[in-house]
Amino acid sequence: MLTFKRAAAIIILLSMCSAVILAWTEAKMDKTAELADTPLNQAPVEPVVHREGTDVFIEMTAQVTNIEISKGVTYNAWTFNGTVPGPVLRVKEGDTIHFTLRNLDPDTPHSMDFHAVHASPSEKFIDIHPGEEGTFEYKASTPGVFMYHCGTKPVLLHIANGMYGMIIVEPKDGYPTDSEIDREYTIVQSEFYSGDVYNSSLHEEPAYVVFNGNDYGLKEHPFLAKTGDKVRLYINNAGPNQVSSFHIVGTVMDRVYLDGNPQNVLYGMQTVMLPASGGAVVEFTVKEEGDYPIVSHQFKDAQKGALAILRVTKDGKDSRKTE
Ligand SMILES: [Cu+2]
Repeated sequence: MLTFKRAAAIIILLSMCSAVILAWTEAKMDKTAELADTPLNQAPVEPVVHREGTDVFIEMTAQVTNIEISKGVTYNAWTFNGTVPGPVLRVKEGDTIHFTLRNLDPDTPHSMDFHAVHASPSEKFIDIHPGEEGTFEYKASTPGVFMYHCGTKPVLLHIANGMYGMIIVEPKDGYPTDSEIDREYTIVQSEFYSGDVYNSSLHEEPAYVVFNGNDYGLKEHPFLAKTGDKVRLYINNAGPNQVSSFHIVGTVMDRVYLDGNPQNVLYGMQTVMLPASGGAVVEFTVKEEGDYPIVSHQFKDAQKGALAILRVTKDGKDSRKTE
């Protein structure tokens, strides 16, 4: 028979169990809510590039990854391969590109628009849906420094969120100045917007204008050269909205190849204007030791982050600390 004492013990035990179950369920619900609130942050995936003769096979990902655009400022970016800008690609004039895009973003279609190729956009720059992949083929028949970007609608939002990068198509006979170049670097200028990114990129000024994805990297870790070096920069302005007035303080550009085409040569330039998507190869000589700021001469943009340092020393090594 169930005694009063035993019944009381069972009731106490049951109520303890239900309290435990309730606590466990609440904890689980809290965790689920927390996961739902945590933006997706996919680890960067290395691009795969390999060459067979003049066929270049490139595999890239579209993915959502946190990046630090300013010290302590994280942007939940839409990216190629988990970095902004995406990886710098290099092919040669005359190559055939076999390009595969894997879309790891579970929510949004993405695509790839290479400015370096002649291809039907409605066939070869098409949306790849979440979890899917697509492979496309095109010739790189024009040498230069080109932008690539996601072309999925609204393009403004996909570029503003970080989906762009640089592809260099090396001229088949090189640049006439190749043998003079001691060092080369790449710079991609771009913008970041705050709040509702679509509306702010549509109507407002950018919160940050940056070189190579953030406002601090190229100040803390300057490009290096030694006195007398001839330096070549491959530059591109990803926008999406600003023009770049590209300038190097303390030198004059010996040569500029607009859009990186060896036939588009200019001499003795102080500033190169890069329209949104535009590129160039710029070459200059550094004759004296010191820190040479590289800026967009639209100084409100330099103030917002579009500033790098080229540190010139006797031996080309970084012998000083950055402020
Ligand atoms: Cu996209």
